[in-house]
Amino acid sequence: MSPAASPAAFLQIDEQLARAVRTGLGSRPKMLPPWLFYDQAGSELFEQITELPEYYLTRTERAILERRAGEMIALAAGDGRLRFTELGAGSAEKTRVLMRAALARQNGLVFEAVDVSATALLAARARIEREIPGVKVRLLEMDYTNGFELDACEEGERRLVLYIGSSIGNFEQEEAARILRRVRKQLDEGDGLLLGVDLVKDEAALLAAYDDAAGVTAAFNKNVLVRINRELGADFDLARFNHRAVWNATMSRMEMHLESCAGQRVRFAALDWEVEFSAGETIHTENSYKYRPGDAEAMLAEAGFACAGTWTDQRGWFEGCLGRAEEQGTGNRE
Ligand code: AVI
Repeated sequence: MSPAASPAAFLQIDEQLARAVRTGLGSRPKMLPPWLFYDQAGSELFEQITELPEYYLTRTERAILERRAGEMIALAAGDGRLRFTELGAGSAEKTRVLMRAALARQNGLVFEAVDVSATALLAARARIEREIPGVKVRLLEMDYTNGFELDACEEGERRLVLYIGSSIGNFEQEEAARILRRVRKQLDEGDGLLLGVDLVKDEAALLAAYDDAAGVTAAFNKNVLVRINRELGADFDLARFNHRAVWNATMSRMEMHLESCAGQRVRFAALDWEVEFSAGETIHTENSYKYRPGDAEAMLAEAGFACAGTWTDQRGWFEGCLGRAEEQGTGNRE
């Protein structure tokens, strides 16, 4: 078939996505990177997940912030003014609690929202500026996992980086450490990093959170296949893959997989490629690491932060840890 006649010719291929799919589905076991979840439909499904009764993470972290925001902000600010920078800001829903606490101490607040999704950023800015007078939102549309540079703060201002929602848990240990070191490089001594991490808890609660009764998490997981069908002209039949959530105690992580119900072959027109699946074979789509008390402090220390405070909820299900940037050595770590 000539390129002009090929269905693939009508697709504007995202090379990064094509590479990720080829590498991930060409490997054993098969896997796909979790950033593929977050197209517009996936970002909307994730927002729905955060409101599910089983998905305790968002609700628990918000409750910690509501009770302890004043203390967190006072510790982070010292006798200065704060500027917020949120990594993976999304809708920045929980961040408003911290904004209000900061505005109780200072006039005006600059909020730098970092996210890959321009749609999410624009919606967050419109809502925040409408609802919280005094906040000036700056949008930084970028993938912070590839490194980033921030403008210097103004005289008398301290930066507080917010890395909440246990987003760090979606990265392998080495990658997580690299992200935190990159954040530290952008900060001055005395600036802060508030890290939110999900803690290990009973298996039933974890499994329910990643396999909810309404099937929203299943739709979120399968949306990866919808996206690949659309963007690479693939022919995944969604009815022939099942959502699986698994607690891997050895690795201390929740895993999401898509399990093939039968032996089948999937074609990727844009790649002129086919992949075989055997019955029961899975595509590993996400890890969500769960931590133990003390882990967040250790990760922060390794990246050059001293722990200034740790907060948890009554059940000990989620933890927020504030790191203060320490004087930087002369090492040349990334
Ligand atoms: C964004 N991230 C912290 C979520 C998590 O819990 O790992 C993504 C998610 N995956 C399934 N449900 C929510």
